[in-house]
Amino acid sequence: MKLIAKRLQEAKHVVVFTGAGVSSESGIPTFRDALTGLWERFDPAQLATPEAFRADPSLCWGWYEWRRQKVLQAQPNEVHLAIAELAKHVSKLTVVTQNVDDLHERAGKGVIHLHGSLHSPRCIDCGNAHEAALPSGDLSKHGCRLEPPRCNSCEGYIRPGVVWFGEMLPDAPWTAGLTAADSCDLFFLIGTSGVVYPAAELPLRALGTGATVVHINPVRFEISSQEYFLQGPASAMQALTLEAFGR
Ligand code: BV8
Ligand code: ZN
Repeated sequence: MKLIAKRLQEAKHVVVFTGAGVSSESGIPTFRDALTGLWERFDPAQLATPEAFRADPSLCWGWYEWRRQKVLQAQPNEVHLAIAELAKHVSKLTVVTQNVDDLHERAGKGVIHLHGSLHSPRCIDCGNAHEAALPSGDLSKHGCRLEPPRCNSCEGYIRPGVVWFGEMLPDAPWTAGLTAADSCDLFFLIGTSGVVYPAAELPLRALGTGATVVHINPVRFEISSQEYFLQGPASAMQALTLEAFGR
């Protein structure tokens, strides 16, 4: 911990790369937490696909609206706040997230969203952005089927503004993520199972350019023998920030 705190004090460009584990401390289930209710028979990776939406738009849209409601009801947690605090102490901080919630932003730090956002639904046909008002009532009872809204200009279905499996990542965020990984000297990998590509390439890119990679996860697994592994919850980031900057 002391060594890493020292690296944090000396770093010129820090990248923090986050996954669902960071939002789990705000009560948002991680991507691979078992689904319940209506969706319990699905693996999330099956539902997060264009095929699932085409096959059953209401089942898919209902899942995303349930997730969007949970995010709106959640608050950024100590980890989001500690990461935002870091920006005041290091010369350059880039936060790249795989998460589709806005908890980093609400903690006060702009982020690069590799996999899009629950808050940017758009028309599946013409791409028009859509302001979707959340349905009233508690969507979290055993899940819900919700007919997706229709596009105001072409009547096409509105889809979630996320990147589904089998879809390309949007160019600009992906390029920005690669540039950050290639130009940083300290890279934190926090709360991700590291199985989804190409996002999972980022820490390896950082290692390749000689950066120090610090991996924080309660479950022990290595992405490389050269990483520093801190076994524990994402809240270790607070202790590190405190150790390095006394706040
Ligand atoms: C692509 C948005 C090029 C949606 C997500 C066949 C055809 C096409 C592509 C593929 C294919 N086979 C494989 C691929 C590649 C595929 C892929 O990687 N599949 C995996 C499953 C093998 N990737 C893609 O399809 C990508 N596109 O490759 O395009 C292409 C195109 C066409 C044809 C060929 C190639 C697009 C991937 C984007 C998918 N969208 N999200 C949505 O959210 O609904 S990804 C989804 O999983 C999540 O959003 C998240 O981003 C991602 C990873 O999840 P994690 O964040 O890691 O969360 P997870 O639950 O897994 O783990 C949580 C971790 O937290 C755990 O380690 C746990 O221990 C830890 N934890 C728990 N508590 C805490 C904690 N950590 C800290 N503190 C705690 N308290
Ligand atoms: Zn449209």
